[in-house]
Amino acid sequence: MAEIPVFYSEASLRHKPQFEIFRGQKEPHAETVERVSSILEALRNSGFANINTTSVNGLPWVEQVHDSAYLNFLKKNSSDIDKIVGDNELAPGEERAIYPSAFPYNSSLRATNPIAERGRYMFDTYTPIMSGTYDVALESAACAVAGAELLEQGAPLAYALSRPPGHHADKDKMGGYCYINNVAVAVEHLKGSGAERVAVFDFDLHHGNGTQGIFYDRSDVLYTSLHASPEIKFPFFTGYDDERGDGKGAGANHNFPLPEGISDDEYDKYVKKALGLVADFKPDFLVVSAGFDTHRDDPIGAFNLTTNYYQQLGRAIRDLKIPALSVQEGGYATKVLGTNVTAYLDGLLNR
Ligand code: SP5
Ligand code: ZN
Repeated sequence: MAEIPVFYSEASLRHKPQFEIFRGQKEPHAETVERVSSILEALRNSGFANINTTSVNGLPWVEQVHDSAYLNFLKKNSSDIDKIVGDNELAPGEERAIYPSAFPYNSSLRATNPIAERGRYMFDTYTPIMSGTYDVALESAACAVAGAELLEQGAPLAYALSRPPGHHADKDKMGGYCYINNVAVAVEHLKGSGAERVAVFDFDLHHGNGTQGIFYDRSDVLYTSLHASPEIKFPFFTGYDDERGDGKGAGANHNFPLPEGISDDEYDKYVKKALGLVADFKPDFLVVSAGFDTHRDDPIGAFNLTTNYYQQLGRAIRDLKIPALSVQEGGYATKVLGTNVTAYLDGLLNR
C-alpha cells in the first residue's frame, strides 16, 4: 500500500495560547492542541502508520527566511517571559502571554522601548508569545524541513503536521497564530539542495500574507493562493488579485480572492486555474499550505467546502506529478479536521 510519510513534533502539544484579543475582548483561542490530536487520531484510524517525530535542526533555514532582529525578539520574549510579565498581571488560571498594544504607523519608524518593540514585530492581537513559543515554532518548522529532505531524497509526497501554523509570518512579523513561516523555510531548504524553481499553492481560507511577502520580489518561487476576499476576512490588508509580485518577482504571485459561501464546484474552478499556473511554472517541487478552515463547519471560516472535496483536491494536486510537500496551516473545526486531512491525503495517494 502506498503511504505518505508524516512528520509531527511533541513540542506542538506544549503550545497553548489561551486568548486572542478580538475587538478589545479576550476570546478563547481557536488554534488549540486538540487540532493535533484530531489529526493524529484520524491518521491512525485511516491506517497512516508512517508517523514520525523529527530531530532535524531547521534553524539555518529559519535564519534565511526571517530577520535576525525578529528572531531575537521572539527568542528573548519566549525565554524571559517570567521576568517580562509579572504575577500581578495574571488573572487566576492565566498563563504568561505577551501581546502588543501600540503599532508603528509607518514602516520606517524605530522602536526601542520593549512595549513598542512588540508592535514592531507583531501585527495583530491574536498571536501571543508564551513561555517556550520560540522553541515550539522552531520544531514546527523542523517538521517542514524533514518533509523537504524526504522530497530531496526522491520521495513523491510528504506531510508536515506543523503546529503552530506559518503562512501569516513574514520576514520580521508574527501574526495570525503564526511565528515562523514553515512553508518558506521548506522552500529555502529545497532551493538550497539545488532546486531551480519551487511553487507554493496555498489553500488555507486566509491569505498567506507572510509567504507572499517573503517571496514577493523573487522569480524562482511562485506563490499561488485561494482565500476568502480581504474584504471579508483576515489578514484584510493583502490578498487582492492585483498583487502580482515586484521587480524580478513580477508575475510570480497570483491571488484568487473568493466570496463568502463558495461551495465545492465553484471553488474547484479556481483550483484548476491556480494549479494550471503551477504546472506552467514547471517547478522542481511543490509546497502546499494546507489549511482546512475552508470547511463548511469551521468556526472562523466563510466557505462551504465538504470533506469529500478535500479528496478531490488531493487528486488534482497528485495529477500535477510534481513532488509535493503539504504543510499543515489552519483548520479549527476539531471534530472534522482530522477527517478532512485524511481525505486530502487519500486524494494525494489516489485513494
Ligand atoms: C493559520 C490561520 O488560519 N490563521 C488564521 C488567523 C485568523 N485570525 C482571525 C481571528 C478572528 C477572531 N476570532 C473571532 C472570534 C469570534 N468569537
Ligand atoms: Zn487560515
